[in-house]
Amino acid sequence: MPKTPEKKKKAGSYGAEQISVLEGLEPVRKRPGMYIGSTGPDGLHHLIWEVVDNSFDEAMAGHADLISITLNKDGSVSVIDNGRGIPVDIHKQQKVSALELVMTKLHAGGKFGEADSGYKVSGGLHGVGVSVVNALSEWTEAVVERDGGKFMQRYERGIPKGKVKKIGTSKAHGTTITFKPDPDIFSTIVFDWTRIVEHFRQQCYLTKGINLRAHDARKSPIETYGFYFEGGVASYVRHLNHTKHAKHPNVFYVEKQVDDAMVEVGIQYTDEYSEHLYAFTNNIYNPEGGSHVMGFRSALTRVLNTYARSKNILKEKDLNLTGEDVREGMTAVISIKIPEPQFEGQTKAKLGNPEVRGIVETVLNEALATYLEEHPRDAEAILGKCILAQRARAAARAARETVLRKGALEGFALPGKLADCSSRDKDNTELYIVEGDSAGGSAKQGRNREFQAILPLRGKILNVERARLDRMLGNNEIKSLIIALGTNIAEQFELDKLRYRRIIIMTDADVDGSHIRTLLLTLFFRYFPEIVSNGHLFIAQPPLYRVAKGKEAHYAFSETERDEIISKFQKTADDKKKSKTETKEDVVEEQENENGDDDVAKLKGGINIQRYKGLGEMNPDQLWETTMNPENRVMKLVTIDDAQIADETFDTLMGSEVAPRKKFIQTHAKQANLDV
Ligand code: 0RA
Repeated sequence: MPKTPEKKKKAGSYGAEQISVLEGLEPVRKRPGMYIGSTGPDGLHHLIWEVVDNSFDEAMAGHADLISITLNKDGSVSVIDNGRGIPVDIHKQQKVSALELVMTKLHAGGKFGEADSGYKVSGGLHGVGVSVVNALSEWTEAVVERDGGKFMQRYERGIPKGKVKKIGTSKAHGTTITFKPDPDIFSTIVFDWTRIVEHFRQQCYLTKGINLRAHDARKSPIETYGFYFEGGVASYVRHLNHTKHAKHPNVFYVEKQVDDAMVEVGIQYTDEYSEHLYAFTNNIYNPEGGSHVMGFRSALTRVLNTYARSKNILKEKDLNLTGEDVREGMTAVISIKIPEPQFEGQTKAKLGNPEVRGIVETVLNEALATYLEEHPRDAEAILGKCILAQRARAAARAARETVLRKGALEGFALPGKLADCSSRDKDNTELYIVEGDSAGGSAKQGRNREFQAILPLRGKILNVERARLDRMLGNNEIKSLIIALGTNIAEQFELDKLRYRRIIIMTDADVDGSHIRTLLLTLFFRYFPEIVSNGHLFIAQPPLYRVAKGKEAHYAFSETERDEIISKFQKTADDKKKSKTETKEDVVEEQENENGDDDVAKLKGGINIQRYKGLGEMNPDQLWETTMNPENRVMKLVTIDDAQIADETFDTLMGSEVAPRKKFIQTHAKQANLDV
């Protein structure tokens, strides 16, 4: 959205004269994408943001505190504010009402760079103006209350239908814009309520004291959301942390005006390892940060170190806390409002203005130091967290240096519990990772020791999601696995050193087994992705049932397969007897009645069904025959996608966010078994 720089004006009062006129709306209808990004759902919603931005500007300039948005039944949207109202007096040169200019001319409206017009910290910076919305609407109606009167003008596809009319008197002031998106322009004109509510929730956190209501009048009864956040970004930080465990009760908060710039910062630490930092300029999110984030970072590191030294939390011999140390587990929101932001990149991802760095740094230096002095318990919790991070990082470094030093893991003897194979032909050998010692025993006896190696893992291996490399390497199960693989890990990883052609995960077909499988998949996905992407990782598929009659036995890998085998047995029995017996349904039902939770069921006609709950229940021969013998076995090749899905499942189940976990458990409650 190109914007022409405009002359600064000395205006005291603000009327039609201050509105500079650029051009008509034809280009907007010709190339809508240039102005609102797209004509899909994003562009459609942009219309609302655009109109509401103008109301937010009024609020930020201190003239409005109430905004209401209504999705009307007829597909139109009404945006109402109690600001000053768009001026309606007649522009001397243009000889039309200022309202008409604002609504029908591109860039009309003296909102940009007006250092002393009352729009000092105006947003409106992403605003291409309400005229663009007008151009792209089937119809628009603007109603203005100001100067004791109520005025209105209607437009169709951006063209005024008559002049601005006075339709009554009013003691109030404010603007109401109602528009119906043009179906000739947009691929869809249906608004997404959830998206709208979430957008405004965020905008309201960034504009404290504003009272915003959103109504969905397409529904009956009408659905309404109200947002009012007195705490500004402090409320935002609290909201971001509400699913996490906060380390201290009081959110740090500062709001300060320095020259033309308004700085607002909120900080609270949680017990997480990652950093959550959200930076905004004039309510626009800057995912890549910029000068405000740089100022924030240097102040944070400096103030925390100074405080820790002064309170002897960091002793003379101790190293300073690094930027990483002080940001671990931190949730922070930085919101700045400046008259002329310069962004880098088309999407305003990064703030450029160099002067902002010093401003944010100065504001935070002072306010954070004061906060720490005034909240010693919070300070203690924060510094405790930072020092823990520092120590863990030092330990991780030491672990890397000793354990990962070139060759360190290679020099280790193969773990004692690994039953290695005799062949050293890397193109044919296999490593079975088996859950538990009893299954490990069966596998060791059943395998072909020429080319199959068995590594039993005891219990649940470490939760790799939360663990750092140093702790992982301290875990014996994982160390054994890495040594058995032969590849080393992290910077020292070498795929060529892999000691086996196939790595096969063999776990029980129950919930625990699937959990361990998920853990292992996560470990491979995070630390050995090349093993996965090069097609070396497999999941063994042990049978779930053994169905036998007399000397004949078959294995079933699913319930359907089991029932098919039963039917076959019965059919041959029927054929022999030449008489009719039970139907398949009868058989299965009977099995369930008789069987309950037991492992063995005997059906009429001498059919035996054994259900395998664990690998350990199979004797070595059966395990070989069904699961390990390359001639018969079925294995699943693990792809990076599978591993990633496991990883995400894992995050949801193990990460510390409570809400997503609850949701996952609720939505998947019926599938107790994780299918990964
Ligand atoms: C131009 C000048 C003035 C206010 C506005 C536009 C204005 C635009 C919109 C759009 C939605 N709500 C709005 N509220 C105000 C300044 C008017 C003055 O100085 O009185």
